[in-house]
Amino acid sequence: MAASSDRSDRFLRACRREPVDVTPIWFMRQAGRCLPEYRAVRERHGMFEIMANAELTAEVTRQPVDRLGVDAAILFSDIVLPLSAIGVDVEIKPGVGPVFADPFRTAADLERLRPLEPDTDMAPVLDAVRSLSADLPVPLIGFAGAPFTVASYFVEGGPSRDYAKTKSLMRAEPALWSALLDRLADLAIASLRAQVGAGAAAIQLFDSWAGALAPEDYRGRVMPASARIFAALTDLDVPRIHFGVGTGELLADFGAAGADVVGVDWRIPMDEARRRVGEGYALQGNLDPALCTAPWSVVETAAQDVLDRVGGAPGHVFNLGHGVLPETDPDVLTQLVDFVHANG
Ligand code: 1CP
Repeated sequence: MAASSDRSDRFLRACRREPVDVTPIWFMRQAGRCLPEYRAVRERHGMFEIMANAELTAEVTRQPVDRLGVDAAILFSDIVLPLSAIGVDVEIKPGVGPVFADPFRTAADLERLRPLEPDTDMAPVLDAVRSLSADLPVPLIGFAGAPFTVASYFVEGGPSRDYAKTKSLMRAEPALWSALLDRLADLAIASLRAQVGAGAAAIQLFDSWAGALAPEDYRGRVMPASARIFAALTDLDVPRIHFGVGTGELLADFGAAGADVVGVDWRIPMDEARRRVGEGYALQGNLDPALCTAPWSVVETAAQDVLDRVGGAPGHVFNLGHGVLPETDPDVLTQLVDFVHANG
């Protein structure tokens, strides 16, 4: 492995499948969740209050970089922020997630989705991106929710188990469904382009719940809107990561949608993920986040298994298969970062 990379660029190099000194690692939901210094901020400020304040956003984004030694930062924000920024009434309820006062139901609701003007609608977020990308020792990842996952909250009104209303709208009113996904794709494109313009060095599209879809529905009714987002970012020349949970049957599509890096959850081992995704993409993943609550020997064995299945092939960004669980001991995450750097 080339020794020419270091903490400042090993994440970007791995995304581009270039040689790295050691395997880079970061954690989904590393900002927030398990860190006591995050909880201290949250005791004093609400989620949208943090997102409306560039200093607080920057502080919370930086916390895991300083404490855990990860190789990338992810902007502290939420996938519903662009909707909130254009005036859609959404709250983030503690212990629940995003909740919409008036869920999306009919064609008249499309009128509520005006175009996003990032410079005015998300000025504090972009100020935070500018200051973070100037100051951080590691690259900053910008992100957006993919149209399906954002639509699932907007149509259901909040988190859901079965996505009944969403899937029903998708099949019963295909024209309205594709109009909704198109508007949500436009919001994601505007937000992501602005984040990169302000200094984000990579982007991740979270289609967290796409794994709930039958592959045929994903390909025909969802993937085109996500693919349009990736295509609209090509000229920016930043790595594009595409992540979802339970997407074992969709992994090849997640690459083909236009990503450079495919996120893998813990249900598919990395060697099998490589077979499914094919060559030409980097992979990100895939330690089961639940195992990070077990004694260190369990974490170590599982992390070594992830590394063994990748087998030192270029193009691996170590991560969990989904976000850090709130009950995780942050010291285990620090130990995991050190382990991956020493063994990966
Ligand atoms: O302080 C709190 O209230 C904690 C909960 C919390 C946090 C820390 C929410 C509510 N959002 C966030 C921040 C957040 N959300 C980040 C910050 C950066 C980081 O990763 O550290 C990111 C990337 C998100 C993105 C997000 N929000 C996703 C996609 C990522 C994923 O984990 O799949 C999703 C699905 C959401 C919706 C959401 N927001 C919050 C919750 C609890 C949820 C999930 C609710 C559900 O289960 O449906």
